[in-house]
Parts: sequence; C-alpha cells; structure tokens
Amino acid sequence: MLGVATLVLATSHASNVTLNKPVTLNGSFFTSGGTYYPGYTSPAATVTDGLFVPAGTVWYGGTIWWTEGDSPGATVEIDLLGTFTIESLVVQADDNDAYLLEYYDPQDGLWKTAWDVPNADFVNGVNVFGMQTRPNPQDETEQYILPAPIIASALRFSGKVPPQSDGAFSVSEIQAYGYELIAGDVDIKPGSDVNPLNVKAKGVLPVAVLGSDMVRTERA
Ligand SMILES: [Ca+2]
Ligand SMILES: [Ca+2]
Ligand SMILES: [Ca+2]
Repeated sequence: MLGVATLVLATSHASNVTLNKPVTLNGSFFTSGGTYYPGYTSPAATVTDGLFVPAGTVWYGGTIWWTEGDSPGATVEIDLLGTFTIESLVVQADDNDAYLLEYYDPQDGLWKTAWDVPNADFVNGVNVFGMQTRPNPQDETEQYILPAPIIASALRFSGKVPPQSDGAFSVSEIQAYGYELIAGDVDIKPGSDVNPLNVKAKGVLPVAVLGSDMVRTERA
C-alpha cells in the first residue's frame, strides 16, 4: 500500500474527465467509410464530445466503427491530459458486443482493466439493435460505479472477439467521472528539502497536503 494512496487531492465535484480530450484510433478504422458504408463517417473526437447518439442508431451511422476481420486488436485511446482518480464510467457502443475498457495507471506504467463492458443485445428480454448505452440502455445518466476508484492518465477501448461479439464494433461515447489529481501539492516528509518516496517500503509516511482554492484535502 502506498503512503500517497491514502490521500485524495481533488477538485470540488466529480465531472466527466474525458470531455473534449484527444482520441487516437489505433488500427484500420473505416474513417473513409470504406467500401461498406461510404459517407457514414465521424471524427474520432465524437467519442469524447459528451453527446450520445439516439438509442438504436445503426452501428455505422455517426460513430467510430471497425471490424475484427479488417482490424484485429484495434483500440480507441483517450489521452486524459493529466492524472485523474475515476469513480464511474458510461459507454455507448453497438448492442451485440462485449467490450473492454482499460486504463493506464501512471503509478506503475501498466494498462489495467477498468470495466468489462457487457453485451447489450437484449434489454429486459427485448432484442434491441444498434447503439446502446451501458450500464443502462434506458438511462444515459446512469453510471457504472467502479468497485474502487482508479488512478488513470489514459483510457483504451477495444472489442471482444466472437463469441462475445459479432466482430463488428462501434463506439459513440466514452465517459469517465472523477477528479483531477494535483500531485505537485503533496509534500512528503514536511520539513525536508527532498521528497523521498520508496513505493515498495511498508509503513506510513508523513505527508503534508497543501490546500488551496482549487484543492480539497481529505484524510482517507
Ligand atoms: Ca459522442
Ligand atoms: Ca440485439
Ligand atoms: Ca456488433
């Protein structure tokens, strides 16, 4: 357990930290519409524009879409432009696929699972189609609450291979709710000129949290 992990440094209220953040498409996405559905294209930035498409919108209409056959292992990556603690998630994607939403943990430089986004092929026993929001296709404001908050500087989204999907993937919105961490405001071992931190050391470090108008300080 890290000494610093017991601290919460946060802005005053949880907000959607993906909003208008840069999106990178890794793989052969049909950004031209290809030969399948020419004209049905969208900028990558639509994944973080804060907007949902109407539920049931056809999977290649106004979305970022790709297929496992043409682009195996493709990912949609969001740079959060900072480090955030994230508490909850919302995704709108094609109904009949399961997806994986991972986060980049800047503490150890590893990608980790944030959410196994479930297939939404059927909702309350009814076969629905096209773009559907998770966790609740009938309420876009409902958020998937993480078992424990995560610390992330980027997010990565991918489709799961058949039979967890039909291999034709689409995403129109990825949202993550939380707070920005302001690491520069932590003074480890107050009174010393350096900030010694051995993340493998056991025990408790004395830490001063320097509050300001922008920072709420808490003790966990
Ligand atoms: Ca959107
Ligand atoms: Ca369906
Ligand atoms: Ca699909």
